[in-house]
Amino acid sequence: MTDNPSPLKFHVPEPEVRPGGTPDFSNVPIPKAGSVDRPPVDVDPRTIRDLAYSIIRVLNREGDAVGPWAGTLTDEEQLDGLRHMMTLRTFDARMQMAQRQGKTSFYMQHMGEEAVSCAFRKALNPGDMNFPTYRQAGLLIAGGYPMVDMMNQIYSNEKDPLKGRQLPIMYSAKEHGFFSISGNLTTQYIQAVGWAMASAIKGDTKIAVGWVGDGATAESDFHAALVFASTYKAPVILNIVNNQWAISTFQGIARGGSGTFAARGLGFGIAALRVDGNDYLAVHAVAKWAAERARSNLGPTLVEYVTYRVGAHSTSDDPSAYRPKTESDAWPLGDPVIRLKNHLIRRGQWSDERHKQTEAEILETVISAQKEAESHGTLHAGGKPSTRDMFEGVYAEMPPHLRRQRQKAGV
Ligand SMILES: Cc1ncc(C[n+]2csc(CCOP(=O)(O)OP(=O)(O)O)c2C)c(N)n1
Ligand SMILES: [Mg+2]
Repeated sequence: MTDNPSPLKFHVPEPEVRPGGTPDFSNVPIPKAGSVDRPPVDVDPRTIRDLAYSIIRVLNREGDAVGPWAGTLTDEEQLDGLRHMMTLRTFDARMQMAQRQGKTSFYMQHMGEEAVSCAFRKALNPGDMNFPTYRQAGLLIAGGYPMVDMMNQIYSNEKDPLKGRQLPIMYSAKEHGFFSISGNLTTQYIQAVGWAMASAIKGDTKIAVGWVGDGATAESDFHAALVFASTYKAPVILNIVNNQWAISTFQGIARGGSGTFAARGLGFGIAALRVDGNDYLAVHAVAKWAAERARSNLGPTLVEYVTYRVGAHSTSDDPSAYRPKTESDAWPLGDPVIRLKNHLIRRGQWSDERHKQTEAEILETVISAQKEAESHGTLHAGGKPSTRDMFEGVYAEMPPHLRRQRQKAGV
């Protein structure tokens, strides 16, 4: 026993810089592109623990695709990928503006994170099911879901596929492998594991994918999902999008002492990888690897995408209150659109002129989808879902209290 015990303390992690300071990511080790091994998919997870602490990268500074994870996509597929990311960016810009114009109450952008959802989608098969958060609209764009339907949902208009029952951007498209988004963070993680187990129970071949942000890994559902995925070796991919911020809270709070988010998988014996989330080719290669494991009954894979949320958390947020304005410029992994663009130019498949021309074409397509959506109404103008719709399609059998409310409303 110590005679003079010192007073106890606990530790609150602090971000490196605050507004007004100079952004500094020198403490973020970035391995060279091509330097991380690609193990066989049937590897014993215990032998690849180092992959949870490194970063798998394919595109180098010069724009070449290098190393063992390169080569999963043809030029044609990469050009498609570039177009998807550019479309998502333009879609975001228009919808952000629509919110400022009062046409919808709320919007959330993907700026800087476009590669994660766009590239991941291309590793899936029809029938596979994502359990996304609000920051994976690229799954829909890259999967060919009509943009007009996304906008109808954002505007809660008469053509809103969800009939005004969900917050704007909380899409749901079963036939596109996009499970209804829940505003209650991380609930979708356990659902993904359960869906994967159900798929196996049915003897089906479809896999599930859970998505969570860095901040939301702090929810207990995250850990419960890992227990089930690990014990039952569920055919599931568990994605963590580490975009450095959870609204105003920096990633160090949720990460705590584990070193990386991927490393959370190690204690569960789950294969855990970290990947450059701003590298379309690396995201696709890792997604394919994880999907093959799930499809071959080799168990779950936990993947951390290292990226950066360039925009505000949502239209209700102002990041200048908690981080330096220039922080995104200092982010060492660059911009996913520019990196793939430069790679394709280097391969002689693309040019600055074609890029500009495509930007203009995409803008035109997005604007014309927007006009069509707006002809069906926006938040305060034009067509709306009927009040009756509010009561339908949620319960198989309407509970008595809702039946009473509906009678009262006379619909
Ligand atoms: C259970 C729960 N807690 C808190 C919130 C409020 N909330 C909405 S988004 C968010 C931040 C999430 O950050 P992160 O998981 O890193 O995802 P990101 O927004 O960065 O993509 C919080 C705290 C919520 N919606 N649900
Ligand atoms: Mg985050």
